[in-house]
Amino acid sequence: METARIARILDEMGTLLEVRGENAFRCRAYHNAAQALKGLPSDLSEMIADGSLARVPVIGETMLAKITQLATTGHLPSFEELKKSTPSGLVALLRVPGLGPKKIKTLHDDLKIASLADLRAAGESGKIAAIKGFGAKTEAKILEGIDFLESVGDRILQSTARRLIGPIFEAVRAHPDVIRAEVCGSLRRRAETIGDLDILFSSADPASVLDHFVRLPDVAKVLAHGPTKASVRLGDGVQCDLRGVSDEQFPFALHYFTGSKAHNIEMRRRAIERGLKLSEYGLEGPDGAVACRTEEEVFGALGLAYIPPELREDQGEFALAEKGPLPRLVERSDLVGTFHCHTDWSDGGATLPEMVEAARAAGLTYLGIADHSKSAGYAGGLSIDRVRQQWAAIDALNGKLGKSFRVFKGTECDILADGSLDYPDDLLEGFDYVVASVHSGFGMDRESMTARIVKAVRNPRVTMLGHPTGRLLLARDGYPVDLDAVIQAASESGTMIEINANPHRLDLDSIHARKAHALGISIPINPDAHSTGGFGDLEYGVGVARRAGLGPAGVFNTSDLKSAAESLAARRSRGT
Ligand code: DGT
Ligand code: CA
Ligand code: CA
Ligand code: ZN
Repeated sequence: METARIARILDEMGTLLEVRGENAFRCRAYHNAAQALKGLPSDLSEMIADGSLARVPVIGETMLAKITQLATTGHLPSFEELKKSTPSGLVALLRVPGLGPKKIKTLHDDLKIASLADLRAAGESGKIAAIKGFGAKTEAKILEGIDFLESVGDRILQSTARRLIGPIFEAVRAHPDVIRAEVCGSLRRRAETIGDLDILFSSADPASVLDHFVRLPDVAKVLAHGPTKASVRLGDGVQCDLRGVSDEQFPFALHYFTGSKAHNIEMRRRAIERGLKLSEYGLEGPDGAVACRTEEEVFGALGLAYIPPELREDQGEFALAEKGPLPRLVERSDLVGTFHCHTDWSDGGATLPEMVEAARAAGLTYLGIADHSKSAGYAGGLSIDRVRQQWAAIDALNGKLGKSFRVFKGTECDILADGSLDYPDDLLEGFDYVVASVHSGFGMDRESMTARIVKAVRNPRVTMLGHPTGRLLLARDGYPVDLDAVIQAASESGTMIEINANPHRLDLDSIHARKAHALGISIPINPDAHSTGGFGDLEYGVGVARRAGLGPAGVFNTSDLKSAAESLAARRSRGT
């Protein structure tokens, strides 16, 4: 059995044990082992054979035996029994915001709740409030959580989609009969969340490629399988659509299956206006088919410049493309530094030097460290003394790094309930920059929350606002806030607003980033990295910026080290 599949089983085992109320230590052992398998330095069967798997710290003796059994036989009876005896709806309850394994076990033991439907019925009849330790407030929260889950449906994060599509897409592309292949749909448009995965390829013999595709190891279930298209369910339950066309049809199909639907409808309307008929297979004119080799040529045939996939939402892209080539959008390679990163001084997993190393490996020339401030006790917020110690550590490190790389001293400073900041002014003045973020008091009403954030944004010591809405995609709505008022205040006071690039956040979103940019606000793309791997998330922030129509000049961390340092210094003197 493949390593990825074994890791999935261990993860699922951990989750099943959680909802069964097993002790947390035992559950975590499975999740940790799964995590370790995903990052193995070499082949799993080799590592079992030469004994090196036994030396991976989180893999104990029992775990080693289970992994070995899965790798050699493809079965793990204890897992299969557990899965059979656990109601499948119980695991779904884990996704309800605010509902952890402990509460789920109580709900199951006391009220026999084993599905979302059971949970809703119990909540609506007031039975949850009556359980000891729950109460009316918890019951209301749970009901809200179910509403939220139903509103997001089965969508997944872009990061999950990318991970899932990787091996399948590579397998299709590597197939000897495939000429061109491309990821389509919402993932190509870099939408915030993804419904299903779409892959398009061209071939002289699409049917044989599809036969190959439905037999791939990642495919758990074939939903439909014809000569030109197939739909399958992957191991994780996510659907993937694959379509094959001739190479002549490819540019038209690529455009069609990239969408969005709204964009496609407008394209088709424009074709009709010109006496043409556009479909996923081609462009028909009065004198026969109009051949196009590329998407550029498809747009060109309708009198339009090329529109990048991120802009294809029928949100003004046609008016731009009528006028001529679109301005270049920002790319990952334009980013030369970044702000808002955490280290193990607060809740990050890596040391300061390790983060610097990773930032350099990611092609950056400066790194802003912004650990949590003192009130953020849950996240290891820094006392004033610790801040001063960290400054000394950064000075020492900068001394060693020389001119080619610089660490900026920053803080992710909590915005307190009254809109003031979590450190005194004299300390704030010692930082190179200040990210101000809300991490507490999410329950405020919209008016108070807006006043709170506007006050922070107007504070001359604040360089940039962090994750402005606090949302967690597919998990939690943001706090109520009048974001337009915040953006207006930021533009008046020259405060930046970040695009937080963490794929769970993407906050600002593209719609508000576009508004902020229009008002002249400088926008940094920040990974909010909590480990060395976090820099990879910059790519998701670039996606948001591109969807907002931002070019390199609109993004603050495309400025080179010297101008970034000058700009930060100028902003600091604004406050004195
Ligand atoms: P998703 O999967 O919900 O994240 O969003 P998409 O955009 O990937 O949607 P999907 O997978 O249903 O379809 C892929 C593309 O195919 C879609 O973006 C546009 C095109 N398409 C699908 N259905 C229609 C339709 O009824 N009319 C038009 N014009 N295009 C469609
Ligand atoms: Ca899709
Ligand atoms: Ca689809
Ligand atoms: Zn934060």
